[in-house]
This record gives sequence, structure tokens and C-alpha cells, in this order.
Amino acid sequence: VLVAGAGLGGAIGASAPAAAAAFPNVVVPAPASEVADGTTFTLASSATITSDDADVGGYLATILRRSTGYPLPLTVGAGTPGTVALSLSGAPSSVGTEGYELVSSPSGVVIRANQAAGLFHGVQTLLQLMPGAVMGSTVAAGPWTVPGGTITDWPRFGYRGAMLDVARHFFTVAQVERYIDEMALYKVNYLHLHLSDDQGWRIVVNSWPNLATYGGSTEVGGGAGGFYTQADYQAIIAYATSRYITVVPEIDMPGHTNAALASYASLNCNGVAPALYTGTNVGFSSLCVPLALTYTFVDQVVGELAALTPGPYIHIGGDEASSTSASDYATFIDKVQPIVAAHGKAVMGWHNIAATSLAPSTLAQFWDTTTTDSALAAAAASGTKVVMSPANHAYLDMKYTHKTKLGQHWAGYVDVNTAYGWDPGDYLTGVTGSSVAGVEAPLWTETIVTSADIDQMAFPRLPALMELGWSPYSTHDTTSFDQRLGAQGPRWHAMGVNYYKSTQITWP
Ligand code: TNX
Repeated sequence: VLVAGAGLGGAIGASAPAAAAAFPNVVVPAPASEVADGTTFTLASSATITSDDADVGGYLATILRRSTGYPLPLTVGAGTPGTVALSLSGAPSSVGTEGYELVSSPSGVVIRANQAAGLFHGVQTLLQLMPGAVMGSTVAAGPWTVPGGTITDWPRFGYRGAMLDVARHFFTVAQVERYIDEMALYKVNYLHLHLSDDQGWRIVVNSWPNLATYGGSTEVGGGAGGFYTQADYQAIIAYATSRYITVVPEIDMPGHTNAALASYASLNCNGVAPALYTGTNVGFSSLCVPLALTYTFVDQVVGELAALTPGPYIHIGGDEASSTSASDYATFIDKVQPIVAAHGKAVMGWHNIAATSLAPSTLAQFWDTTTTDSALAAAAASGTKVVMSPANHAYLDMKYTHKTKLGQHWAGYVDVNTAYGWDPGDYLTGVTGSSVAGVEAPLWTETIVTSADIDQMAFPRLPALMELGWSPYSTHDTTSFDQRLGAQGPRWHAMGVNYYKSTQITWP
């Protein structure tokens, strides 16, 4: 598969046997299979691009034109293949819906996939095989080389997610789109938006207007907060869709609901609205489980959100409901699952929901720091699929070291090799193999305020976690990974990504 430490190809040492040339060890996530042939393709100013998919062709052409300064005319649809050809025919069926085959030779590059998503992922691999300056926003000097050979690649897991908490601190549509562009480079295919919490409600619900206008009017630390109009939310979805990323909206319930309870006195068991909250405690709020209005609220909120959301999941939270009794919690989750189903969506929830009885389509997201969870293992045994986000490996808000300024450390310090050093398919007792739907890297934002902050916490750990989600575990090798991750540094530099220069990595 990948050849660790073999450098930029070619046999090493005069006495070495005539070994096959190796691909440079630069692609994250590691491809499933690669065979180098020792040749090189160099993109010339006269090169052309053809694509069976207009959007993916346009995406590639935009990036390449910006940094190479070449015209790179794009032709969409049938005809003679261009120097770089993106084709929706002839891909091996084994690469599935998201995989691709990339063939690079001195005359050009052909990427074949069964669906546009596969072409898009193949384009990410192609860009990573080119010099890092290709990602820059101004014209740079070439040569724009691509090593020759064949890569055949497809994902290990169908769910490879990044979560952004826009409730603790609000992030604008442009900030979310910037993060979407960054995550797309590492083959993320789900964006989980944590849209509500104690400190803020971030999406307009027409039937409950105070949620956004009042519940969204602050954030951690007392700032102005903010919210998405429904058009804003649809713009985020459209942007994510253009990067083959599905949005999973979360309304956290029954805990983490102070912003909603503050917006409507009628939602409170005692009829009194609490004050808005701008601190960072958890576990103090709960929707009123015995109240009939609670389920009208859930039905209308989920109904509006489901109507705006093309993706299959509505995330209902369910974490840290320490102000809800266990029996109320079970009653609540029992009532909410069919509401979500009635609006045509499957439930996703933090793994605490596994303490109740789950619908077959419900997806549980593991976030704890343990490697056993008997309720979750029992749910998995009866068919529940699990997304893995163990906080001590996958939480992007954990500090890297005791010196990290941003973030928290309740789950420990998470430097790059800790983020990478586990197997999502064989981690939790009783939740292995086909019970695992994939991996998600959550970024909670109690301490995260700017896009530079997002960059600092997500890079380089998000790519580490997405390698666990995409690459076959047979490629798992810390030395090789660290080298490939280091190769991303110049790319992030060219893009202006404020990444953390972990001392575990040699940055070129
Ligand atoms: C726990 S883990 C939370 C969030 C916090 C986070 C901070 C989980 C599902 N909930 O409410 O933001 O820790 O790391």
C-alpha cells in the first residue's frame, strides 16, 4: 500500500534490487492502494481539463488556474479527454459511490469514478500529489508535477464527520463555509452543526420566533451571538453539498436547552423563563418532560428543520441531561424518536440515548473517554449503528498539550499521535466491525471564537481523524502518517490555515 520512508521514489542505494518506484508519501487520508511507475506528469500552460461533472471540473479548474496562472479551458461532457480528465465511466465497481481510480502518466491524468463524489475525492488526491503551492490564492512558480502511477481508493466508513458548535460561539455563514472548504480536502462527508445549547439558539424557527431573536442574542462570554435565517441555513447546505458534504443539524434536547427555556416561559414546568446564560457549565437545564406543549415544540422545530434539510438525519442531542430524571429522559427520547420519523428523518443522538430503546434507524454517537459502555454495546448487539467520537482521541476542543492556550482538557491532552492512535472499528467493547458507521471529530467552542481558532484546533487533528475514517486499517502506521501529515504543512501555509505546529511532526 504505502511505502514508508522511501522518499520521492526511485531505488535507494546502488545495491538495492530494482524495486518498483514508490509514490511520494504525501496523501492524507492514505489511499487504499497505490502503484507508482516512476514517471512524472507535468501540467503545462497549454493543458486542458475535461469533466463529466461540471461542478467538480469547475472546482478543480478554479484551484489550478488561481495558482498556476494557466488558462486551463474546461470542457464538460463527451469528447476527447483533456490533459486532466474526470470521467464518470470505466471506474472499477469496487470503488463504490465515493471512491475513484486515478491514473497519472507523462501525457496526463485521468480520474474515474462511479459518482461525482468519487471524482471530487479523486481531485483532492490529485491536488495533494502536486506541490503545496497549488493551493495558494496567487500565481506561483511550478513545475506542477504529478508522480506517475495508479491509485485505487475508497472509504472504509460511510460516515466521516466534523462537528462545529455554533451555539457556544456563533460563526457566520462565511466562517462555516471556510471550514467546509478546509474539511473537504480530507474527504469529510458529514457536517454536524450543533445549532442550540444553553448559551444560544442559532436558527430561525418561524413557529417559535423568539428562539432566534432572543435565544440567539448572546453567547459564551456575553458577546452578541447571532443566528442563521432559514435562507442562511440553506446557503450552508448548498455550499456543503457542492463539496459532497451532508449537513446533520442538531437541536440538543432535553438538556442543553436554557436558550429555548429563556425564550418561552411556557416551555418551563414552573412557567417562569430563566435568564439567558453566557457561562460554560453543563447539565443544569431541561425541557419539561410532562408538559404537552414540549412535544408541540419539538414537532414544530423538527418539522421546520426537516423541511429545510435534505440529509437523512436530525441530531436530537441527548447528552448530559443531568437535570432530567432517568425515567423522564427515557419518556422524552421515546416520544421524540417517532416525531423525527414522522418528518421523514432518522434520529442521530449522543450515545446516552442508548439507555432507552432505540428505533432501528437511530444512529448513536459515542463521546465518552471509556472503552466500555454496556448500554451502547447492548444497543449495538440489537442493530444500532455507532459513530465514534471518543473525547480523549476525537475532540478537537481538547488542548494538544498543557501549553495550548485554547480549549479544555477534561478528557486529557490530545496531541496528533493520540488523535491518530486508535482504531474506530475495534475500540469499544461490543461495538466493533459492522456496528461502526464511522468517525466524527467534534469542535466545541466554549473557548473558540475566530476562524483562526478553528484552524488551530482542527489542523492537524481533523486530517488524522479523517484518515481513521477513510483509510483501510492495514495502512495504519504512525511513522508513515506523521510524514504524510507533515507534507500538508506547505499546503496549509499556502491557504492561510492557522495550523498548530505539533512537535510530533517534522514540518518541511
Ligand atoms: C461535553 S460530550 C459536551 C459539551 C461540551 C464539551 C466540551 C458532549 C456530548 N457534551 O456540551 O461543550 O464537553 O468539551
